[in-house]
Amino acid sequence: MPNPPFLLSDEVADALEAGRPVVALESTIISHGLPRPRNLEAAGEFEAILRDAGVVPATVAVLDGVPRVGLDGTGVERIANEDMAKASIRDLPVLAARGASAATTVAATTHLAALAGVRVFATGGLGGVHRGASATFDESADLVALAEHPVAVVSAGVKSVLDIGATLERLETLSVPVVGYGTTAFPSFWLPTSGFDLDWRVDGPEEVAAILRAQDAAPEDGRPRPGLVVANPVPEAEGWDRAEHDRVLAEAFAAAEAANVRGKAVTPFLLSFIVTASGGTSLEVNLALARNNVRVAAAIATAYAAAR
Ligand code: PSU
Ligand code: MN
Repeated sequence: MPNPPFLLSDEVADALEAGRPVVALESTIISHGLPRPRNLEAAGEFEAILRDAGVVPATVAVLDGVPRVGLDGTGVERIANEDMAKASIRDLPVLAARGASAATTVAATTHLAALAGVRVFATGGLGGVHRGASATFDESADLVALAEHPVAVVSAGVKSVLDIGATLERLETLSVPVVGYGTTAFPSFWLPTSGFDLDWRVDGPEEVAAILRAQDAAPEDGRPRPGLVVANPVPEAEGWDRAEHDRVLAEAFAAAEAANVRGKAVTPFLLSFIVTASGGTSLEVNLALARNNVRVAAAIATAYAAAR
């Protein structure tokens, strides 16, 4: 990969060196996915959940041109409060050349986590194939990144604003394994189901760790090693009311259409519209599912580290 060198925080470097559990966290959810000031609170909370579980958090972002795996308090504050770009893998060399800062998407975070040797990553929702993608070609680089980097991403599936069926088909084409955590129903971010079913259900972190070890044991064949999608539904009691969800989403689509939003602006636009139109309910659900993903990622990283 022709991308610039990156910096590991001392804490992350020490943990990796000693084989202690580490979980990567993305920063676009903080900079573009959640409103201020809840975003800074959430970033601190995700890190605290990991630390309480004995896991070292590795929040990923680009600061002043340098990709970083593991941020200090000032770094976390910068991604929450500065107006930063949203960076995918292809943006890394441009940011390096300019000394610019950016939050990293799932794609860029996966790439940097893989370079650092971090095997487990927690996020809210994955990017995927957008509705209408057969005309717009709008498919998140997250999918290809997962095909090319050995990182397990714990997410609550993909947002119902995407074409979920097409996203699952693309993951199949790209040979990215997808497992449901305690379920065979693929979740749709704010809702625990999506109407799409998965082939594989796992129950508990040890089962996921065993899959990661099986991936690690695969013979080297010169091709990139894939990651793993761990689809972890929001707990039923913390999910969003389906009728309300459907109503707000329809409004959000109409608004995006009217505002002619395109490309990488689509996800942040819809998320922020939906927070306002739901009177803040979608935000609480978003935070609940993200916390849940961080907890599950902590357990997986712990089981994986213990077995090595
Ligand atoms: N899903 C969310 N919140 C987010 C994102 C996804 O619920 O903030 C972010 C992630 O960083 C993801 C990115 O990688 O949006 C996908 O953007 P795009 O569709 O432009 O690839
Ligand atoms: Mn896109």
